[in-house]
Amino acid sequence: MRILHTADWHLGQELHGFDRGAEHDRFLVWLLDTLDEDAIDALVVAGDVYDTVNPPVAAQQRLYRFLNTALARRPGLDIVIVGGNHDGPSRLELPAPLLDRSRISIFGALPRSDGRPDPARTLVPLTDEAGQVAAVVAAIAYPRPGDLPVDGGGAAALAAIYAEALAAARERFPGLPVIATGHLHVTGGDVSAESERPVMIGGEEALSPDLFPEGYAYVALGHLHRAQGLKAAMPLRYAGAPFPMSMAERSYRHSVVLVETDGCGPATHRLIPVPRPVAFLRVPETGALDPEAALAAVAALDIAPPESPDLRPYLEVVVAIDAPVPDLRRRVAEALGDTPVRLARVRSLSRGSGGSLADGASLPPALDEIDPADVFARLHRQRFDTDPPDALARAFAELLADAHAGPDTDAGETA
Ligand SMILES: [Mn+2]
Repeated sequence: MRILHTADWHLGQELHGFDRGAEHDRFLVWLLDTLDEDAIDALVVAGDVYDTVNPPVAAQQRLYRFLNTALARRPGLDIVIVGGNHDGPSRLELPAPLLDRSRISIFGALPRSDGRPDPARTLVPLTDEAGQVAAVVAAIAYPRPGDLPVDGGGAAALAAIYAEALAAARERFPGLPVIATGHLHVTGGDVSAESERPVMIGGEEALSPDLFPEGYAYVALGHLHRAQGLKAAMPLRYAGAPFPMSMAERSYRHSVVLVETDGCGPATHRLIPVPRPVAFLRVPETGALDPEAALAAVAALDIAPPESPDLRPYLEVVVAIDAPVPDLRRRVAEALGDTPVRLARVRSLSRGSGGSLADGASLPPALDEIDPADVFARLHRQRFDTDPPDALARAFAELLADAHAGPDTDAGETA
């Protein structure tokens, strides 16, 4: 049984105002070829299919076209998709009635019975080449507010959901390997603060990998954008995003995971690297340059034009300054001339008074670099001379996660 695990596509994402449709198209074409070449039996997408609860039409078309082509090209393929914190559950599930339920399962949120999450309903049987059920997925979506208690018992409640799903799978499909999906932040994971919105699950930001009970053959995670495995009772991996979601992820190596199960024990897996469709450039490679040196380096860039304008490399320019430099972005753009790149970001780092750059900064940071939790902590220190107590900081983080999640699309959606 060969299962391909991927996550965090973020269809519809823009990077500093640039549309990423061409990159998503490249990735999805590559993925279709990979499903074929590696004779994949099932595709598992572990959340954040879309970037926003109300994704642009083009992003939805992209997903539907992909699903249609994948099912036509691989008549034996099963597809399991779960919602992440960026997805609107109803929006993600919207096409489900039109799809062949024996081949595609979409869980925007945890299914509920009698008002509480019902783990037994998350089970999806997967068929092998011969059409025999050969593995089971517990398709556990990102737990929405209301799925779990918020009084600190959230982690235990989620652990109970995973345990109940495993028990139900063993009862219904005895002897078959069971794979779990999850969209959450597991302790010890390497985070990318610029592109991952913090999630709060039952009052906690990161949960221990111990919450997955022994007995799962593999845990297919989404949420963290760097591809990584974590120590747990079974193989447990974040597939990672298919390409950088922010300039800070330019050094990541992106991949999907080929998971092979054979019987009930832990699955084996290997990574399949995803080709990067668009280059990410930084001037300079590391650190920062004086304004004049940065402008000269930018003017000296020698870049061959790509086959289409929406595959032009992204460029970040990092400048070290002692005082505000007016018009820096315009001057960088001028220095670039018609070099075929997309100027994503010009960052000014203040040298400050000794210490590290931007330490004791005399300049306000750029809006997208301000961490709301940090502002909250500063305000608290200013008013009360102490850091906010843990409970208050947690409450603020929860509020922030709620604000980011936006309204669910279940009822009365207008935008
Ligand atoms: Mn994500």
